[in-house]
Amino acid sequence: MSSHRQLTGSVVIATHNPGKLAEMRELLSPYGIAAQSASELNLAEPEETGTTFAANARIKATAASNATERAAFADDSGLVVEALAGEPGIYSARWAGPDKDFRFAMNRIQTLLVEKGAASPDQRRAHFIAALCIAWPDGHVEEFEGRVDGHIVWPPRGEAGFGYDPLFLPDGHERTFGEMTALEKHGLPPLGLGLSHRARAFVKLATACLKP
Ligand code: ITT
Repeated sequence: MSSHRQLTGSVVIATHNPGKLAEMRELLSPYGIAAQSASELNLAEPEETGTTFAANARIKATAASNATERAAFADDSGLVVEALAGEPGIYSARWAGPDKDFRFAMNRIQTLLVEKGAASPDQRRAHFIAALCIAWPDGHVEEFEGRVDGHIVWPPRGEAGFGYDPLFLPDGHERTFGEMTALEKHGLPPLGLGLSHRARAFVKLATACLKP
């Protein structure tokens, strides 16, 4: 018997990021869980004061669960560039500024890598991390993390996905996340590879907390 709490019925998806929301809905859809987003429910965005992805995911899930008295599902994620001492990391959204301009954020990463003389794929190693948290109104939380390794390419390639996707080439692949279909980037087996950080974290979550 699993000691993890099962998620049944419905959940609030505690994100205001439309790209993430689409992926989280797609990941949940085979499990028959009805999902409403924080934006649809007009929930306020809590301040992300944590120093780790997991801490920020928990802040978002707990805030949405407390506000709605329902189970809430949050993702905190970002791109960790090794040559930049892990930046932008938990500040990945903030690097795009108030206008959420990811061209600007991608340019900043490239500029900093050029300043460091990082030209080869080896010098441009990076990974995406996703921390997922489900929080219930009684304070119970379930937490899972996923990671995908690769490197930063320049110029950005592809229009699919969101955020830093056009910059990221996952190991073992020839197309960036920005050039992949949704199924390739985050589709789950047997149809997809479960490639992305979010898909990898979700597989752990589904194994623990969802019935097929
Ligand atoms: P919420 O907090 O409302 O969920 P956010 O965009 O502020 O939305 P984060 O604080 O977790 O979310 O920031 C994560 C940023 O990292 C996100 O804005 C993207 O730019 C980037 N990111 C995360 N996952 C990504 C992915 O799969 N592809 C591309 N970029 C991603």
